Amino acid sequence: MASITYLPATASTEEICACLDRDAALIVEDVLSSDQLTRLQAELAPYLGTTAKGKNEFAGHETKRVGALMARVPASRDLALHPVVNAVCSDYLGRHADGYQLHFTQAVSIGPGETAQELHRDRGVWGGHIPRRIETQLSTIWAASAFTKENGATQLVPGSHTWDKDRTPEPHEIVSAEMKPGSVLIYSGTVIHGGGENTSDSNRLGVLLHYTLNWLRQEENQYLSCPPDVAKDLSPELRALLGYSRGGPVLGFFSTPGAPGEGVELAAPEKLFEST
Ligand SMILES: O=C(O)CCC(=O)C(=O)O
Ligand SMILES: [Fe+2]
Repeated sequence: MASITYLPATASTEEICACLDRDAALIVEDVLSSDQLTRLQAELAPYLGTTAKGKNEFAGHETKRVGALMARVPASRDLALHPVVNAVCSDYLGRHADGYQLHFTQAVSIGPGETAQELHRDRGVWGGHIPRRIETQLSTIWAASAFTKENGATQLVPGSHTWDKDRTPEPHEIVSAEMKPGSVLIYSGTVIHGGGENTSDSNRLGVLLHYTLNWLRQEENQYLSCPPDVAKDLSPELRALLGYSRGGPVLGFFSTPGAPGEGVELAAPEKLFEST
């Protein structure tokens, strides 16, 4: 039977990266305090309460998805900036870029009666144009509720990042990423996974925060989900993570739209927030 590794919150970046290299997935346990968890659940509740269920098989007909988390859910900001995750991003994604950025933010509440999501590799969003030797993504799913096999814990195929594209997993190769609230599943863009079937009578709530190389297009357009007028009130670190920063020497510069003689040319994104 396949299995997933559980590491304590004190695990080193090297240990976590070694697990990622071997399995492309692992769980770090008990990372959030109960206060952080309570705030996260409370801030998500009004959005989940007013969001419609998905309308297709992939999004799930009994699943609710809420994005723009950095703008809407302040408690999720510390998760995005979590030092354990960011140290791993820096080393793991740093192999293929000189920086990384937030790629996707979404709370996923899988409701009772939901069927299993199709197993997939998240790197598919770039359409298969990027060679496998470049890992595109580091993803986290924070458990805002318990994750159990019964309530739809993420299904994962450890080690499938090295498989041929067309190999499909046998049932014994698939594990349920069961975890306690406050733990975090970390996995790569190349490992096969998907949301699980929910045969229980309660919701499974996860907060998905994904990171990508600073030279790739983000799946969730962070400049629209968290526009400058909102980003101006965030910390400089979080703004940089959203992409209001340069990737390498020039990627992401801006010039001011406006009348001749006004504004700036070839400015670093940080410049936009200087007077605020
Ligand atoms: O909710 C989950 O457990 C995983 C969802 C997922 O993989 C996706 O929507 O791409
Ligand atoms: Fe996925």
